[in-house]
Amino acid sequence: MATTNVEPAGLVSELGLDKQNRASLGRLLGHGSVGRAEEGEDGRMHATIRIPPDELAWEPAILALPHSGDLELEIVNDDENTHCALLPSNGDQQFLWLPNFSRGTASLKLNGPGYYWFSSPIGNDEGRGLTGAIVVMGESPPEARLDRPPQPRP
Ligand SMILES: [Cu+2]
Repeated sequence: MATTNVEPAGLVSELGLDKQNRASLGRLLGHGSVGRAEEGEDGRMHATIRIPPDELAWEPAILALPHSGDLELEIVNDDENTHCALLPSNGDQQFLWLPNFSRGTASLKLNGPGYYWFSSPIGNDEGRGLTGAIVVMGESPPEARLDRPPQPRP
C-alpha cells in the first residue's frame, strides 16, 4: 500500500493541479509533498499517509486519487505527540485518534472529482501545518453535469 512520492512541483504540474479548470480550481497547498493512491486488485484504492517526527505535516500533504471510488487509507503517526485525522467521505466525515506512535485505517468513499480537505483539528495542529487535501481526478459523471451548452475553458 505504498504511496509514491515524486518531486512535488513536477507531479503537481503533471496532475494538472497548477492550472485553473484542469484537475482543480487552482494551486493550493504550496508546501508539502504529493503522493498517489494505488489501485488494488480488490477494486479499491490504497494509500498511506504519515506524520513524520517533529514536522507537523502530513506526508504526503496532497494525495491524488486517479478517479472517484473507495479509498483504504492508513495513517501512521510517527510523531511524539498525539494527533488525529478528520477525513472526508461522501459528504460525511470520519475521525481517527492517533496517539503517538500509532496507526489507524479509514475506509473512505469519494464519489466525485474535486478537492477534499483533511486535518488534525486538535490543539493548534491545523495552525501549525497539519492540513492536507485528497484530490480526486477525473470528470464528473454525466448525470451530475449541468444541461447547458459547452463553456469556454482556458
Ligand atoms: Cu482505477
